[in-house]
Amino acid sequence: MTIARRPFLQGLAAMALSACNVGPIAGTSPRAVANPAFDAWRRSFRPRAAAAGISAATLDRALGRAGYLPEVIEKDRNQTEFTRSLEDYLAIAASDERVATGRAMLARHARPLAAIEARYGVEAPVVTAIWGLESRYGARRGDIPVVSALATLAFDGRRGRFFEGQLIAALKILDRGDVTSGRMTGSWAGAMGHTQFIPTSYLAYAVDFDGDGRRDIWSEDPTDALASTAAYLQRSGWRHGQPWGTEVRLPETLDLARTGRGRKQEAGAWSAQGVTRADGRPLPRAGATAILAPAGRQGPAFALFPNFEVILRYNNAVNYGIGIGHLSDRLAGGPPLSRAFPPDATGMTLEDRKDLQRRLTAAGFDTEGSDGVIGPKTEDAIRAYQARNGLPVTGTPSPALLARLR
Ligand SMILES: [Ca+2]
Repeated sequence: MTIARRPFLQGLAAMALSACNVGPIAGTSPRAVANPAFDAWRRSFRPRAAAAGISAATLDRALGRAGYLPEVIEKDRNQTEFTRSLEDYLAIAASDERVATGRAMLARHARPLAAIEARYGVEAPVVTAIWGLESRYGARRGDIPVVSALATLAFDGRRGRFFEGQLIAALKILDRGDVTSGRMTGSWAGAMGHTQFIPTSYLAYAVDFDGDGRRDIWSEDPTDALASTAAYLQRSGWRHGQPWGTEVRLPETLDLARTGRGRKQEAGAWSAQGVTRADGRPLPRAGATAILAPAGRQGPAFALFPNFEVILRYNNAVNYGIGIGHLSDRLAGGPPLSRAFPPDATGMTLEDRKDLQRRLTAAGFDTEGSDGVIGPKTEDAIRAYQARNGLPVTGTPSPALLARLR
């Protein structure tokens, strides 16, 4: 969703990615603690919510029982601003596991997904890819009480206006009876259900696709959530039958200064300059086309079509857009990227980093997986290995370290 609608998702996704999960935080629900200042804020907020049309019954039931959640403030304060490289992002977003699970989910939910595609014109693999990145296909929908989380953030005030607006939207949802406050759970920032809608997006786009009278994005059955996501993309301008983008091969003669998201040309103009699909076939003619080479000439490059911009309406981050696009291609049976990324700043390739993780783990320094993405657990394992072996303790991967482990 757009930055304006969902300003924290990018940070959320980055945070979750750092723990090798794309989706809301997991674990135990945060505990509410007594806070007289919060109680006073809640009393002062009540007339504003009533003026926005929220019923007294909902205010009694939901707002009256909302608690102050200090852990939510902690999450808000600790949002990391750094963004992962596209290589790391794709290693997690389109991991073998996420591709395999997604293909199984496509098969298991084939009937509702086909009906959703017929109604909204958004291809099943695209909807499924969003489901996969937002909540690991429903496995991590978030278990934090949304009214308490949003009330805590609105009270805290760092982005009080935004969160108060989301809180009022959440109370409107309860007022309409789509869900009870007990079942209205989500991420610490109020993103809810299988595809992590914030309350204002829910009010604008959620649909009751299974026809039971409730727009239920929280239930085990993902049908309403997936249809709501397709409705969001449709209303954002999705073009059925058109690709989001494609990996391309760039000729040596192409001036990279002429690439970038803002420099769009018709596919024919790029073809005339020698740009082809990665497999050598001509570029599809899908309208205004940008070429992006995020890792320069040595890494994979992409042609991005108008549907790519629609994905960014869901979450305005280029890595997210390419992640969704590439994962959807993989779910539809497509191959991995044809071109590897060049070695990183430490001089290591993704395969080197996976090998390093496997060898550290085998040597008794557990990196908890070997996805090739260097996160806190791998850094801890490197530090422990270095300390045990009398090396300078840096926690940084290097070709020399890998050579030593080999
Ligand atoms: Ca329903």
